[in-house]
This record gives sequence, C-alpha cells and structure tokens, in this order.
Amino acid sequence: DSRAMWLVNFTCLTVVWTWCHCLHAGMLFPRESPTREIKELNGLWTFRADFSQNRNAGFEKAWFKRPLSETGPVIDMPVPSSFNDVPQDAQMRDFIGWVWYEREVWVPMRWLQDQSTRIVLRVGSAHYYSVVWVNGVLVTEHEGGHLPFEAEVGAVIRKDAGIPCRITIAVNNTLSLNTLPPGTIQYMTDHSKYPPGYFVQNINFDFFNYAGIHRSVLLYTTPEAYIDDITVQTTFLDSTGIVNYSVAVVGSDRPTVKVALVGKDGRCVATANGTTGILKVAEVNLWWPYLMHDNPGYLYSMEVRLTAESGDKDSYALPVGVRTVNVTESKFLINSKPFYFHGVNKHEDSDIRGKGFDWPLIVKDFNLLKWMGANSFRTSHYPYAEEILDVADRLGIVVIDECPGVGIKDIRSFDPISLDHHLVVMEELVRRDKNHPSVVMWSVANEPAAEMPPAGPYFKQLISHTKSLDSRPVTFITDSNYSRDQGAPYVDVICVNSYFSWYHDPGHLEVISIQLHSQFDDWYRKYQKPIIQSEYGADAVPGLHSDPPTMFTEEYQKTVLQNYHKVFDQKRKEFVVGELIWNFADFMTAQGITRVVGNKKGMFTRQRQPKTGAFLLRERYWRIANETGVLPTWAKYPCQ
Ligand code: GCB
Repeated sequence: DSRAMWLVNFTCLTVVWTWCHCLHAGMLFPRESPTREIKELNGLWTFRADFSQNRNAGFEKAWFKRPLSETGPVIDMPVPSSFNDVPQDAQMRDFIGWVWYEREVWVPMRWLQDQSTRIVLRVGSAHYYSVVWVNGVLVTEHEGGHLPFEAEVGAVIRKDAGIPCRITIAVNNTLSLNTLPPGTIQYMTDHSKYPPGYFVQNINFDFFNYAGIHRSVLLYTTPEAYIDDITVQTTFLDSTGIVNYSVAVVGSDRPTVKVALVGKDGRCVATANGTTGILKVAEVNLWWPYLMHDNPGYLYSMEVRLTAESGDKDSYALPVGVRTVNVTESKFLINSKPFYFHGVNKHEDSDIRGKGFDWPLIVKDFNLLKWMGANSFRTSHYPYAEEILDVADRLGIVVIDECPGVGIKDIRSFDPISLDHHLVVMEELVRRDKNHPSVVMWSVANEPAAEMPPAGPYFKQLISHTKSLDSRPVTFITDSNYSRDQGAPYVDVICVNSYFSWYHDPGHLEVISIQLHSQFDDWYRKYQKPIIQSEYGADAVPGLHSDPPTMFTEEYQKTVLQNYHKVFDQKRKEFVVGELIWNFADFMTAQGITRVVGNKKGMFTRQRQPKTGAFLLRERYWRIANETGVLPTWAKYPCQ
C-alpha cells in the first residue's frame, strides 16, 4: 500500500536503530571549559515539509544530498521552536509526516586543523523521530521527542574543509503503537466522506502533539581523550557531606583524573584522585528545597580534570548538591526531614513557539512558582529541557522527572517492542538527569491502562530496570479509577490523579470530600505507601464568573480546590505527602468538544496571567511553607 509507505519507512528506520542502540556513552550537558568550546546553531533554519502523498519524497529524491532550497519551495523556520504555529497555515499546524530542516555553518578553522579536536553535533531534542546528515552523510538517527542526541562529526566535516558545512535534519512526528507517547494513524477510506489518501493521527493524551526541533542545536568540542560521563551520589553523616563519584573517560587507557569540590565562595572543600572516589566535605552545606531552609539550592562545583597519557587535557565542572532522598511507609524524606510537595504540574507550552525552548518563558515560570510559594513540579508528561532542571537545582525547586509514557491505553502498546523502547527511554532519561539534586523521583508513566493483563509484567520490568539504573524512588502516575492497579506494588510512592466533580459527577462539588477520603483510605489500606495527589483541578475559562459556582467559571475552579484542600489538610497529617495542581498554566490540546482552545485547568492563562485559583493556591502554599519549613528571611509570608 503506497499510502502507508512513509510510515513503513519510518518503522524500518526505528527497528534498525533500536537494534543497534546501546547507551554506552554519556550525555553530559555541554558546558564550556578551558578545553571545550560551544557554537550554538540556533536561529533561522531553512525548512520544508514533505507534503507528497506518501510523505517520502524527501528520501526518494535524497533531499539531504543538496541544499534544501534546490529541492523545492522552502520557508524560514526558527530553531528552537515547534513548527506548527509559526506559519499562518492550518495544513502546517496539523501536518503529519517528515519535515526537513537545514542550516549551513562555518566551522572554525582551528577546530578542523587540530585533528585531535573532537567535534560533536548535539540536538537538545526534536520531536519525534530524527535523521541527521552532515554534508549529505548520515551521521545519526534518534527516536523520541524529549531527550538529547549527539553525533561525532569531525571526520565528515574535515573531508569538506573550506566550504560551509551543511546540516540537514529530517524530523517525523508520526506516533505509532510502539512510540512514546503512542498513537495510531487512521486512514479514512470512505470516499463519500473523505478525499483520497486522507488520514488522521489519533492520540490518547491531552496536549497538542507539537513537533520540530524543540531545543538548541549546537556544535561543541572536546579533546580526543575526554570526560565522557560523570555520576555522583551524595549522602551525609552528621555535618560531613559525602560525594561518591565516578568518571567515565574515553580515549585514554591510563587516565589521570583529579577532582576538586569547590564551594560557592570559591574555596576548595575536598579533593580526590582517580576515576572513582569519595569526596568528604566537613561542615557541609546541604542542598535544601525552596522554603524549607534559609539557604535553599546550595550547589558545589565539582571540577573534574583529566590528563591522558597522550598529554591531552580535558576539564568539566558539574554542579553538585549534597542531599538524600528516602521514603518510609508514610513519609517522603529529604535530608531525613519530612518533605511535603506543594507544587504544580506543568507543560512545555506557550503561544507561537509551542514546545520550543524559550528563556524568557522559563524564567517567568520560575518567578511565578516562587510567587505562588510552590516548592515542586512534575515534568508532566515528558522530560523537560535540561536547562530547566539546572534552574530548579539552583532555586531548590524539587522535581518529579517523568518520561513520555503517557496515553498507553491500547493493549498492543504493552508488547515487547514498546517495552524495549520504554526501557531505553528510561536509560536515556536517567543518564541525562541523574546528577540533578532537584530530581527526587522518576515517573515511568502517566495513567497507563494498568488494569490490562500485560500491564503487570510490563511495569514490574520497567520499574525494576529503572531502580537498577539509579537509587532514587520510582513512581508511576495512576488514575484513581483503576481499582486493580498493576503497577502500584512496585512503586515507592503512590501518585494518584482524580477529578471528582469534573469528569465524575460533573457539577457536584458536594461529593468531593467523601470521594477523596475514600480514595486516600483505599489506596493506603492496600499498599501502605506515601501518597501524592499528583493531579486534581477543574477547567476555568478566564473571565467567566458565576455564584453559586458553575463548571468552567473561575469560582467553580476555586471551589473544587478548596474542597480538595480540606481533605489534604487532614490526610497530610497521616500519609499524604504532596499535592500538585493540574495545571500550572492553560495549554494547547488537540481540538475536541471538551476543550475550549486548549485545556483551561491552569492557575495561570497560557500567557501567564493569574486566575482566581492562583491567589488561593498562593495563600495556601505560603501558609503550608510557614507551618512546615523554614522561610528564608527574604521571603516573608505575603498573604497576611
Ligand atoms: C489527566 C491527564 C492530563 C490531562 C488532565 C485533564 O488525568 O493526566 O494529561 O490534561 O487529566 O485535564 O483532563
């Protein structure tokens, strides 16, 4: 079937890549150092969507072999950004298939002349499947939309030194039963209703499937012998901090590695030698969450210096926070003290740029979190940009780090191909985020159809694999509906989403209290694990008002919250360890009869202006912080 060819093509690429995929290399965030340079490739790229019937013209005609503008009409496309909302064109917004990006770049001559300089091309993320060529030569492929990938490109570029280097990236946003998140393509064959070749992408998740190159693209260098990965694990004994580290080196058999831990004041507090070792810090400054300590988010700089037998030198500075995370039957402990999550669920989402990385938006969002007195967020429903975790580390905002396992509702998505991919995604996620002190828990999925028989073995394997990668607690997010939840036995913390008086008993605010009490008591009786209310909320179209409250008004949203909060206040004395509102801000979804230009459960509008609920939450979060934490002197409770 020629109509399905572009999909088949996509699947073949996936299979080949999955087969040879192995995470033997590190994925350190690119940071400049005396031995490393970075050249950002953000800005305008040349762009062309492949509208051919089988969406495969780009491969058939080898668009990567010559400048994209010679293959047909092209437009400007900013990177990073989703492509969907940039052109003034519904067909582009809803496009499914391959889009092609291209950029020419001059690589500094000294990078090329020095043969021992490694040149790495890195894509922060591209949704969903990417194929990358440099000067027409295939350099890498990657499956998955929210995690970085790299390729060493020095050899290819050096062959064509003297001309600018042409980078071509083809990105396919098609979701299948085996992708994360999953989706299906449906062909509409009734020609009395649909034009020939008509198809739609079906998804089971509630956010717009934005696509394109979402995060920075850059070239960076390292020496030939280089620091490939660093892993730290921290703990403390009385006032002594302990940092266990290991450094992976490539390109040197007998590397000399020196490690120094430097405090904020520039003083070196500990040193060690060797690729693995322990740094002991007397009078340690622990990493504390925001609103739990006078000096939250304390970070040391771990400076790693490598000298290879060849004389090559490399250095890399990793921010390190010393803290512990533990879970008991009823508590979530950070540095052995009970931690209560009063925070939000977010999305990477904004006007025009969709899921594209944007510093003003990120800084604004953190300012709003601080304003609200939020101490935490969950990266619903996929890993966020690493720069966001860096800021969370520095501010002491606690993060539940979620992989893109959202909308797993079809029984065929529990097959071994899906599981293999899910395991790889968790490996990629842990590899990228393991050293962030802000990350206190991994979330492997959101509301999968956990009542289906294959879900039990699937999650057992997924969660135990995740635990073998890293010692942090693991959870998955469950819908309160699923009474026979097959993932819960394996998780450390039960995370429950519920929408009483919204999806169930719509309009009946009076049932929230009883239903929420039952929800908590049932789950706790069954598992004796701490519980986080990982989602709750109601849509409010900003500016709609009614008293008594009616669904979709700001008053209704506020009253739902108040009813939930009364129960939280009782249960947090027992085993409830957190509440995360759905959602921080309004966000775009697919079009449908339950969504009014997107999901309106935000405390803020999509443009980040507060609704009534935001003020309620602000008062509550600061009050809880006042009761349970140590407010920094600069942050007085603002809601007297
Ligand atoms: C949920 C989902 C989230 C949705 C939300 C809603 O349970 O986890 O992705 O956006 O409900 O508003 O329906």
